[in-house]
Amino acid sequence: MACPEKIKEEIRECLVDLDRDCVLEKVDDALSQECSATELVLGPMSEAMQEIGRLYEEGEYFIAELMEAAEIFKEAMKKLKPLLQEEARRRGGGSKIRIVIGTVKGDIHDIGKSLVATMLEAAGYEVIDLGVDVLPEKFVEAVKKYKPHVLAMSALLTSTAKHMKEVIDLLKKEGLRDKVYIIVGGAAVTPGFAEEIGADAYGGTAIDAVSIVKNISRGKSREY
Ligand code: B1M
Repeated sequence: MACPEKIKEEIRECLVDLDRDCVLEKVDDALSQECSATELVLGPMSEAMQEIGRLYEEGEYFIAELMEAAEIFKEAMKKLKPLLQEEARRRGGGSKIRIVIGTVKGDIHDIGKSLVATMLEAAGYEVIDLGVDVLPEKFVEAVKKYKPHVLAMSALLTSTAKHMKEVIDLLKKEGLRDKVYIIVGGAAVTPGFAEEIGADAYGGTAIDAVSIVKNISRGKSREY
C-alpha cells in the first residue's frame, strides 16, 4: 500500500502551522499507514520547511517561527531517525568509505546536514560530523587528520556558499585536493555552482548524497 497523499498533506499543513502535537500525531498515523520515514522526511516535512522559508521571505513569519519549525522538525526526527537509519541500512551501500561532513562558515543551519550524516552513517559509512559554522581551515585540518575519502559540505545561505570554494582552494594550496572527493549540497547550492567551484558532485537530497557515495566505490568520478 502506498503512503496516502492525505496524511502527507496533513503533516505538511501541521508543520507549516507550527502545530507540534498535530505533527507528532500525524507522523504516528502515517507510520501506521505504511508510509516510510524517508518519504515523510524528504517529502511533506521538507516541503513544509520550504513553505515556512517562503512565509518568512514574505514577512508573514519571523525568526521565532523558523526556530519553532526547526524544534518541531527535530522533535519528529527523534521518532523518525531510527526508522530512517533502518531504511537506509536496508537500501545498503556500506564499504570502508570515510566521510567528513559539515555546514560551512557563517551558517548554522544543521537539519539538512544532520539528515545527510544520519543517512550516510546508516548506509554503513564512517561519518565524522564537524557540526555547523565550520571554518575552511577546520575542514582542511579534518582532511589532514582523518584522511577521508569524501568531504561533504552543506550551505543554506547564498552568502555562505562561497566558503565552499575557499575550502577547495585551500585544499589545492595544501596539495590535498585530489586526495578527497568533494560533494556539496544544501538549499543555496545548485549543480551549476558545484561545477563552477570545482566540486566533484552535487547532492540535491540526503538520498542523492548516499547514491553519490555508493557510486564512488563503483568508480564514478564526477556527478552534477
Ligand atoms: Co534560515 N534561511 N536563516 N533559519 N532557514 C533559509 C535557508 C532561507 C532560504 C529562508 C528564506 O528566506 N526563504 C534563508 C536563506 C536565503 C538565502 O540565503 N538565499 C534563510 C535565512 C535568510 C536565515 C537568516 C539569515 C535569517 C536572519 O537571521 N535574518 C539566519 C541565518 C543564520 C545563520 O546560519 N547564520 C537563519 C536562521 C535560521 C534558524 C536558526 C532560525 C533556522 C535553522 C535552525 C537549525 O537548522 N537548527 C532556520 C530555518 C529553519 C530555515 C528554513 C526555513 C528551513 C531549513 C531546513 O531546516 N530545511 C530555510 C528555508 C529553506 O530552506 N527553503 C531557511 C529542512 C532540511 C531537511 O532541508 O537543509 O535544505 P535542507 O536539506 C535538504 C537538502 O538541501 C539536502 O538534503 C536535505 C534533504 O534531503 N542537503 C544536502 C543539505 N545539505 C546537503 C549536503 C549534501 C547533499 C544534500 O552533500 C554534502
